[in-house]
Amino acid sequence: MNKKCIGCGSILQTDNINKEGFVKSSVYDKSLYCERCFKIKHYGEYSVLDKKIDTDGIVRNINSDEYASIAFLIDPLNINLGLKKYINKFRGTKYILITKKDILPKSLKEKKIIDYIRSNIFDTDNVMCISSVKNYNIDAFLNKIRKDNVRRLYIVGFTNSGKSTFINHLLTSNLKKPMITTSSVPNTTASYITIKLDNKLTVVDTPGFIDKDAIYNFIDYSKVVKLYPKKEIKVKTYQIRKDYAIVINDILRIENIGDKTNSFSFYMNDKLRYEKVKSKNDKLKILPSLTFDINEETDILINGLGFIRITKVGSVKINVLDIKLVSKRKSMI
Ligand SMILES: Nc1nc2c(ncn2[C@@H]2O[C@H](COP(=O)(O)OP(=O)(O)OP(=O)(O)O)[C@@H](O)[C@H]2O)c(=O)[nH]1
Ligand SMILES: [Mg+2]
Repeated sequence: MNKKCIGCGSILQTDNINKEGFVKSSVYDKSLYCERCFKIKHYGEYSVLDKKIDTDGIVRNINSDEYASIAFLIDPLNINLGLKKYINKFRGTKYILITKKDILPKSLKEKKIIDYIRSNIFDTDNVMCISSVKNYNIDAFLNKIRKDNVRRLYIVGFTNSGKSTFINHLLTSNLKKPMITTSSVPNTTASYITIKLDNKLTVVDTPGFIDKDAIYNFIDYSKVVKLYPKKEIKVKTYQIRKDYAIVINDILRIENIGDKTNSFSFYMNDKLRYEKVKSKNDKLKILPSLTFDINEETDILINGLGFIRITKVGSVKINVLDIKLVSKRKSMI
């Protein structure tokens, strides 16, 4: 039987260094991990797997398993209407887990998130906020699926939503070794990783879906790892007068082009560089732009980065690396 990397699920091979699962032939026999996983684990080196993830193939596989239940993991800074289509592809019982609760500011209440998901994305009682890092709500979730007699739980969702970290946490709580490779660049898990947690429950890690309109497609991977918040976000709120703008790193410029002062609150990494500039300052004006009329409390989402809450009626102009990154929703808060 082919030997698999226990970190990413790839079949180990010694032929092609640029393909998934590569290990040097001299170490093949004793290797548990492929070279990429070994480097991520030991040196934090970020190399990105060059593999197209076949979303429909994953869905087909899982849907053909009559014992399949699904935990669909969602990054709390990336809750967008596009998720609906993906969740609905799966047949089995579905649990929706909003991950990384620990990075959310206290002002973003769990109930608001759950209500938003239920009203706009997928209506079920099985929605929970969790944190694998802070061990929040994980036992409650496990109790629920055991009560529901779940036998095989597939952990699915977009890349970086925290699937492998979640399974590692389950392993640790079951006194097993947390062996799956995790990282903040996309495409970390390459194939299925099946883990029998105990006699009753098997969990399966899966490769994350890739969103072609997310920021990691428009920015160098060495920079991607610095964009995402690691700790609880301290929301930055600015009162922005007409003809003023906020510029964030070399990614985003948002300008108040309405008549009145407006309030912009940034639910994204507060360690990025935020700069207030006047309209005539040309910073990032070279980037593609779009404008939004704001008629009610609105969140402007920057896919993969977070969102900006705008509280007053008015208009804003956004310059951004690519306009496909931007969408809006009625404010979640
Ligand atoms: N703060 C915080 N970070 C988390 C949590 N769970 C995961 N992360 C981080 O999110 C990033 C992605 O985690 P992974 O577990 O590799 O995500 P994944 O969904 O398995 O990604 P793919 O394998 O690419 O599909 C890593 O940097 C993790 O450390 C959490 O509960 N809190
Ligand atoms: Mg993973």
